[in-house]
Amino acid sequence: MELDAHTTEFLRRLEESGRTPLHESTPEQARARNAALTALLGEGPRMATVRDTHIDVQGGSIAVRILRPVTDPAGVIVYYHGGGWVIGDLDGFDTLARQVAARTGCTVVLVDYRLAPEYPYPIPVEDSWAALLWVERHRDVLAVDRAPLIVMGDSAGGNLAAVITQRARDRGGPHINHQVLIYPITDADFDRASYTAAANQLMVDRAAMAWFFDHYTGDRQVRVDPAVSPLRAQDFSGLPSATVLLASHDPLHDEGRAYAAALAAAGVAVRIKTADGQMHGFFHMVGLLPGAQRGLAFVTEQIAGVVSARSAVDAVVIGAGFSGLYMLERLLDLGLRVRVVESNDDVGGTWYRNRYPGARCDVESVYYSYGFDAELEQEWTWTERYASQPEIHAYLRHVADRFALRGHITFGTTVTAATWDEPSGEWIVHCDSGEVIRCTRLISAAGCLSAARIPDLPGLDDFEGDVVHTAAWPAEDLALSGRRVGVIGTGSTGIQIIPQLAARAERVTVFQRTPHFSAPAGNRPLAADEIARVKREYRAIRAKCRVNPAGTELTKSDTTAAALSPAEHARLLGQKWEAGGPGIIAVFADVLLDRRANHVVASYFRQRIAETVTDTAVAALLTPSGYPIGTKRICVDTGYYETYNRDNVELVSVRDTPIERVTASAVVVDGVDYPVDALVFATGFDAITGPLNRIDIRGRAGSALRDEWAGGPRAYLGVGVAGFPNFFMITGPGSPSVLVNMVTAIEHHVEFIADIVKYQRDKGFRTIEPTTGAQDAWVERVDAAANLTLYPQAASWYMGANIPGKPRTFMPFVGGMGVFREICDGVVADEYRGFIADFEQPEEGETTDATA
Ligand code: N01
Repeated sequence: MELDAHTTEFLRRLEESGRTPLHESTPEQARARNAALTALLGEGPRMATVRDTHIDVQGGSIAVRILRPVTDPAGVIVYYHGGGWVIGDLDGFDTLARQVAARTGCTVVLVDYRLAPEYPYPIPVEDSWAALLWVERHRDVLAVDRAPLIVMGDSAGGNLAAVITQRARDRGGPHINHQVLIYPITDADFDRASYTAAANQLMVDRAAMAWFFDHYTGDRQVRVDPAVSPLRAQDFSGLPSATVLLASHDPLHDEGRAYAAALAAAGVAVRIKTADGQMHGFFHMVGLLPGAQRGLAFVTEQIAGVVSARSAVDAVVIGAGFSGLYMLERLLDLGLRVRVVESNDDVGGTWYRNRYPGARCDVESVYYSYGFDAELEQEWTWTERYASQPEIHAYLRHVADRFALRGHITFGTTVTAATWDEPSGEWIVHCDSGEVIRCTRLISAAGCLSAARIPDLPGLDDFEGDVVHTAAWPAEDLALSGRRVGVIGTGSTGIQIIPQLAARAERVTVFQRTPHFSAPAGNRPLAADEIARVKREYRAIRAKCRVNPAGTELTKSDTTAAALSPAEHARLLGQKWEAGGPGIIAVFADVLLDRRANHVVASYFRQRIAETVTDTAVAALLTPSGYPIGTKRICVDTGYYETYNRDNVELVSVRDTPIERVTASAVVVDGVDYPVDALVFATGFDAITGPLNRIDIRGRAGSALRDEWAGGPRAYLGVGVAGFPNFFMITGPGSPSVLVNMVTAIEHHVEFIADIVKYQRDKGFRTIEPTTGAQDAWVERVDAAANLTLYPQAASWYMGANIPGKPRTFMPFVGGMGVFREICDGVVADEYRGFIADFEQPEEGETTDATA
């Protein structure tokens, strides 16, 4: 692995500035140079309070800096800075300490132990120990009464952290919950391979290390004492769990690895990572070297895992799909303590569960991906125009790892209920695991299409074969070879899976209630030059996605069908059909507004079906009628209609004669038995409101969201509900959500929520929620906008029509992404017009970001 390009550039500039090697400098010169570096590090995140104080140590006093995060501290981290025991001070590590505090929600106590050569070994060790004892004695003042205690340090500070941790074990306390060692000095052996490797002689080289040791302790006998070389300890058992972060280009790499191995061999839980392409010292250069941010993310994720055992947090996010992951990242950035609760055992949400054969997105991959991080979009390369489920899932896994999010997620756990507790101003969240979590904010990232539904068919329980919903596809796949498979449902999912099943199963019987309109997907591999173009222009592309109606780069036609001749209609439709994808529905400006324009497009589709399907009776059954095209979501396919030309595929219409019942081995329609070995339900979802109604959410005065929504969902901007304080939904009812590129919609809502949370915190508002008036007006507007279109004319899942008993109301906002964003921006500009907030009293004596 090459040295990181940013580091190379940093070192080049350092060389240019004509620096003297460390080992040819005096300690004073080295310290002065270090102060100059500190000036480049920038400011860290805002803290609730920053306080310097002095503590007594043997023969004098030392300073400690207490950095308290903006949330109630979840733990306390005693941080020993690096600098070879010779250099380093509080200011030099202030930025890093703030980052650690913000990302972990822990108070950080930075220790200014006295430095060698003026104060050689054992003084730094004794000062460090005194600081630890001071923290333990002052837990109440630090507001970390029973919170976890973590020791952390880098380089010589890592050495001190390791030494102190061993001493705490040997002396029976204080009880340390976790140790974090960043490229620690663990041994005075200068001859390990990583010490002598030429590639590692960078900012800190072998000569510099010898110089540090000479100042710390000239006595070679002392150097092998475990209090100087903790790797030489006889016993590593009984030490707290450890996080070890090393750098690939570091003389100290091998001894750090050896220390981690010694801990692990003694049964200590160790998470170790080597930061590729990084040099010794990279970690504290946050703001200067991007690698430091990644190292920080890894370390803080581990710490968050240690402190998350506590049950009270600032926010619970339900779901770890596209929306939950980004919400988590934004809230962590704000310094909040967050728990994400996810039913599945991995991230991905919809893109984890819908792993049926042929599952693929119908929005182009370069749009259907996060735009919030310019580096992320450069490092990830999509392989196809439309990404497959495995690729999208891999992408989301990458995002979770890259931003170190997993440590904040509780997997395999479902939120069953959440109740607003007025006296404490908290949500009490109940999980199916029995755990109860208290939090000040509850955020649903439960998705729009996650409540899968299997219709209540008589006799289904008697069926002896496999029963599978496409949104709960077995991880080990479904055995298909040599089997007769029945498929119920011919929406987007059915249309994707049926050709795949037909290719693998002996026989496929499709039970179709409503034929859908489907256009060819036109999927293909992405060429290298296309990828290069996209990567070059990604920022501009994302900017367009944010304001265009569909949340992609593509704009709608501004020509109505009426303005064009039939020949023009045919030409444009032919072009769109050949190009592939759902964009054909926007071929004219008025397809979803004008019946005649709609008819032109629908007729074109019908003609293409008639041309493709050889059996005219089957073609007739597959031809949609009775609802305008596009009012049920347009489908895209790869060889769907052609599949009905195969001998092993049979189409059974259940429109006029619904499925009578299921027997042990067959589906019965109109008195005829259709034998099947497996039944695949592609029967869709209780969309948009279903995922929320499955949870018993109770707001003020115990009112249930389900009851509030009994006549149809009522929400303001799809994000909040009157009477449900500090409750937010990502892409809830009344937002563009499923009508646009979901990822654009998600990013917008996540950012809106993060901003409102920040606003609330900055203003000291205890609660915030929509007013009933603003909510009523918005619901009316969503309804009125839908009624201007043809959408309400279909019995679609947008209308709730697929769920027996569900109120019929058009749930998404039809105005498009750009218009919705403008409306939301206006709400923010008017200081959150339509929201009502409630003050909280600041704690007495609390100061803001005061450095005393
Ligand atoms: O679900 P659906 P889906 N007897 O509700 C039928 C997204 N998505 O999973 O139309 C017989 O559309 C039902 O019939 P009918 C996309 O947003 C995207 O396919 O109600 N049939 C219908 O045919 C999509 O719109 C992608 O009369 C019964 C089918 O089941 C959304 O997810 C891929 C029945 C359900 O179709 C949902 O799509 C997949 C019964 N009792 C999904 N009950 C892409 O990105 C229901 N049906 C490409």
